[in-house]
Amino acid sequence: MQFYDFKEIEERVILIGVQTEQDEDVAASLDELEELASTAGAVTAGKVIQNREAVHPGTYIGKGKIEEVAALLKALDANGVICDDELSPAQMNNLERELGCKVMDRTLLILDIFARRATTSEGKIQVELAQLRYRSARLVGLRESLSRLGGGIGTRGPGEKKLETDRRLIRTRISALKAELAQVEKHRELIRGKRTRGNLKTAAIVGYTNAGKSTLLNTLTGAGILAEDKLFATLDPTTRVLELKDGQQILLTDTVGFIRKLPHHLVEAFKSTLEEAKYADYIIHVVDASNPQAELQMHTVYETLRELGATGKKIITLLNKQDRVQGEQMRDFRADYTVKCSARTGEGLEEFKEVLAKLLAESQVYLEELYDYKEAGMIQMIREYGSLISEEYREDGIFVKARVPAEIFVSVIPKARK
Ligand SMILES: Nc1nc2c(ncn2[C@@H]2O[C@H](COP(=O)(O)OP(=O)(O)OP(=O)(O)O)[C@@H](O)[C@H]2O)c(=O)[nH]1
Ligand SMILES: [Mg+2]
Repeated sequence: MQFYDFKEIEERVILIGVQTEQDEDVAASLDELEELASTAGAVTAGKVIQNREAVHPGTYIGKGKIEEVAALLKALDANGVICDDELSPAQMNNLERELGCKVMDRTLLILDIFARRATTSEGKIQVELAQLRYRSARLVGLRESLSRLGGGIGTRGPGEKKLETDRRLIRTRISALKAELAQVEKHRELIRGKRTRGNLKTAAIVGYTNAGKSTLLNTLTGAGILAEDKLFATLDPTTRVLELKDGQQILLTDTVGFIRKLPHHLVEAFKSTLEEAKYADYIIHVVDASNPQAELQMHTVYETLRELGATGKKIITLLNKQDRVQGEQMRDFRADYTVKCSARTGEGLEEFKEVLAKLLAESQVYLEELYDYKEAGMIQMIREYGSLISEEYREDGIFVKARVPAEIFVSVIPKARK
């Protein structure tokens, strides 16, 4: 009797990395690649690191290493390889031919994970756009590689029923997607504009993937966002109001996580999402302080922020997951404020809110004034643009304590004082 298994064929892969610099931690990078692979549904059967001056321009790794990998594929019963860097079209074709198995790279993997995670129309358009741009340069090799298993990593995506392999069709689709995206972006700008008019300050929650950004927003505001022990659980930004003391409010936006070697095409396609950080007044940088790679992750985050042009803002770094940290503490010299916390247990979050309140207060002017009853309109304005701390109805008028943005200060000074 024969059993048929209709499940997708299990992808068993060998991960390949190239060590070019002494201090580069390729082993750790491959560990992360393994996590990415498992998120995408592939099982890591083995890992290979080659020490080279530079990546081999034609085949990524050298000839001897290719033979080693080919033998490993057999020995470990693996059916694919994933390289830790983005392969050029030529490298992909050549490796594919030499190894005779499915060849993937870090970028394809990340794109695949994004493709599964995208839920909103904006997210889906962005992912499809990034995938098509990546594929259009690699039609030949990819077609071979992806058809080998008839599915799996690299073949999933929001847009297609079947893998698009015609260059001309891809170009047409890319233009259509770009036009759609432009529409969505316009909408986002509109929303952004509304927020600024409401005069609330905004803070973007950024950080390495899985650092605890969504958990933070959930704990602070009950936002109800999916927070998972998975890479790239969040793709679409969510914004919530956080109430602080004295009626102060701030808008917090949870965003897509960063990762080292974030694919160029993704950054391009996800620009409007990633730019939340660029348009925010403050940056809240969440670090998984319990991760052995925390320092490097922090560095990656700052590099990415720089690429996005999100610089020159006050930064609050949260050294998160303190419930799992023992002993030696790390520091972030680039932050204006650093707070140790646990988004899960709530530890340290009061202190964090104090810092936010302080930052907001800095950008506002404190006033204590007596308004004539006829000047209730000014108090309305304070309510709208600033934060009203208290109002007291007296015989001679309304006594108000408040904080207002410097820009409107002159407009809300009572007549009696002018
Ligand atoms: N122990 C501990 N775990 C935490 C803490 N904060 C978050 N986590 C866990 O870390 C994992 C990732 O949390 P998320 O909030 O999804 O992380 P994220 O930064 O939004 O990740 P992406 O959206 O994937 O970029 C989840 O399993 C959380 O429960 C914390 O303070 N302590
Ligand atoms: Mg998240």
